[in-house]
Amino acid sequence: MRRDGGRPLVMGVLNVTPDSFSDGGRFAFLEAAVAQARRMIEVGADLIDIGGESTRPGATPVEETVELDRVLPVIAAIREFSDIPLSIDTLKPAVARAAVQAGAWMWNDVSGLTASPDSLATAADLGCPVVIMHMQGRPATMQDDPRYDDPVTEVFADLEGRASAAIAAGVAREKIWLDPGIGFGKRLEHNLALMTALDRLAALGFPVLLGVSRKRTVMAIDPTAIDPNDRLGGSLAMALFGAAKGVAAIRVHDVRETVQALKVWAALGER
Ligand code: HH2
Repeated sequence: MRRDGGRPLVMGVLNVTPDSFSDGGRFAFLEAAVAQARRMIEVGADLIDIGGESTRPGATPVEETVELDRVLPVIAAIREFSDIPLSIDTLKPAVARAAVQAGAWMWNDVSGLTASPDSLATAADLGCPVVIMHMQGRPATMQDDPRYDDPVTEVFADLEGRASAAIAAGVAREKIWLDPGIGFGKRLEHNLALMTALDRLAALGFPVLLGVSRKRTVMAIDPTAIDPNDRLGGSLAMALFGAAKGVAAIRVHDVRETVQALKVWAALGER
């Protein structure tokens, strides 16, 4: 699951939500999303994660039809010029199904297939790779008061339980990826403990996806990084730390910088 020099894959983030592109009408929105995908492919993205519903802390859910309207044209447009693997970042089984039918390769579910009673059966039926991420609570309120006695034990046990449930529902074991869900219902100390234990998560035998790019965890360590655009240094530090711990892929906004950092890291590791 890892590539040249043993470095993790880089998954570029393509958020197709109204706040992610300046509004200039439907076509301009689609054009901007596709242009961003092209740039990410040019600078070395291995996969692209497309999301039509924000899952940031405090984000409110969107209707299924709205989400479909946002993501399907983008998938179709990218498929016209590139065969790069696409993942669909959604909580909704119907959106995952339509996206896979339109050409997406992977379902990235930040609820770990718990958001809908149909999630497990849909994942089994689609037969595509699926990311099971850990989240305590739901995006609207998850950062209000997250609590754990032992975050590493609890999060890993939850992920193993979700993986077992998926396998019992008919998802092939080799299609399952795990993600500790950095920032999803977690305080700084929880996130740091999980980062430190990533090698133990990887040792469970599933590819691990890590999403740390521009997250508030960086601001919790560097309080001057209020603007997400000012969190590149911290994001790269966490990406390299994750690489050293054996993660299979890293979900990032800054594709060029992350690919470069990982290439240099891998070259140094070969000496
Ligand atoms: N983080 C975000 C969204 N999706 N998926 C996985 N598997 N892992 C993550 O860590 C993850 C994710 C949130 O990141 P961001 O892109 O900043 O916000 P959003 O996509 O909700 O707008």
